[in-house]
Amino acid sequence: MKLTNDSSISFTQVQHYIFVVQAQDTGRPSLSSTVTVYFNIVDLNDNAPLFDPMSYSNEIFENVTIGSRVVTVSATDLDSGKKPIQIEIPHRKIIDMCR
Ligand SMILES: [Ca+2]
Repeated sequence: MKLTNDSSISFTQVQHYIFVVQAQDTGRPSLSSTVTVYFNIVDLNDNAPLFDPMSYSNEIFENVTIGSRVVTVSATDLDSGKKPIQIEIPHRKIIDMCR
């Protein structure tokens, strides 16, 4: 068994393959036997995290308390075992980024 040029395997589409292979002799009468082959596709880290939405907008009062959470952004990752990512940006970080 081998992959051909037009083959593609993607864990996000199919995680397991099962094939039944038969061998048959040319005797008379012909005899045969089968074996079952299982493939578990191993997921690679081939997808970048995606932000949804792609941009955020928020208003911040100029007297907001230092340390206040001003925005939370989140991203998802199609690769297995990757949980959604949430990032909180506190007020102090924005002040630091503006300097
Ligand atoms: Ca990934």
